[in-house]
Amino acid sequence: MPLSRKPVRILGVPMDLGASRRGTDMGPSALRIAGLGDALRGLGWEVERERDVPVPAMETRETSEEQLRFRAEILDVCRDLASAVQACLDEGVLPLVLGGDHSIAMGTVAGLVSHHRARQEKLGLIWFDAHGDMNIPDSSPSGNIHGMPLAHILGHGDPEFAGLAGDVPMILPENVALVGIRQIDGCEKEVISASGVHTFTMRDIDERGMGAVAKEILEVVNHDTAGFHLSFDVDGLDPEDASGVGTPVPGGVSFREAHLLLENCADSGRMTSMEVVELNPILDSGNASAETVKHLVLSAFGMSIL
Ligand SMILES: [Mn+2]
Repeated sequence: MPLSRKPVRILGVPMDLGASRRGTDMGPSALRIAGLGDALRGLGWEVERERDVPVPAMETRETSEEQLRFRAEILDVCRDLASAVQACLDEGVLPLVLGGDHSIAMGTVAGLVSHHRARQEKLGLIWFDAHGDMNIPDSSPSGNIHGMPLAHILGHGDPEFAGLAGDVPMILPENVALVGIRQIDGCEKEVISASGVHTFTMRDIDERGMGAVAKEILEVVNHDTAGFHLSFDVDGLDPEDASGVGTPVPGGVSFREAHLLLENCADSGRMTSMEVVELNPILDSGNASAETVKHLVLSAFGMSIL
């Protein structure tokens, strides 16, 4: 089944408040300069005029929250983003969110879930990442909120983040596929094992191949759901293929393996929305990582070789 041809609304969220390395606030610009919108139009998608969710620059703020740095600012951005994303779905438009650090996912997912809950529907979630992103404020070594979004989506941690969509959890762990992981913080291991999410580590991909793994991922996120959201952290890719990330971890998903996963996502016709996060142009060379990511997004939106 091909992807439904809804109009696409690109939402930029220029935020780096959730990370300690600066620069992910320029991620939306890098993808725009790489020509993402026009490339999607070239594939036949109707792409609206792009919009941004406003984000305060770090230099204009101070934070006294050591366990959740810039908590108030990130909560505000996530609430605004949730409204913008929910409006897309309510209007029959497919949201493509450009981050920004990964803390924005709490807002994106809250907006999606709010739309589907009103229709008694559940949502699946593919979390493509080198990391688990399942720290909670008490366990986080850094207080950086971009290490915590999946924990909050699953109902743990700070009640205001976890409650962004009203009821908790936003998504049931059995409908979550965490893929590409290879660097997990000490106390995060137990949290992930106990959480009930489906994990697809680099070892799984090495041993079984991305083709088989992609099929299992799609079974997880499509089981009894209205579709799935793809939260794509660029650091899930191997740093040799995408060096423009703040937290590179060697031994990641290759360019071809990522294409195969995203082509399978497109073929399923069940992707409700996508976000790209953690692209850091300061650490990139000549916008090459943004170009790479653009091609991967095109695969998720149905580009095929033949
Ligand atoms: Mn992440």
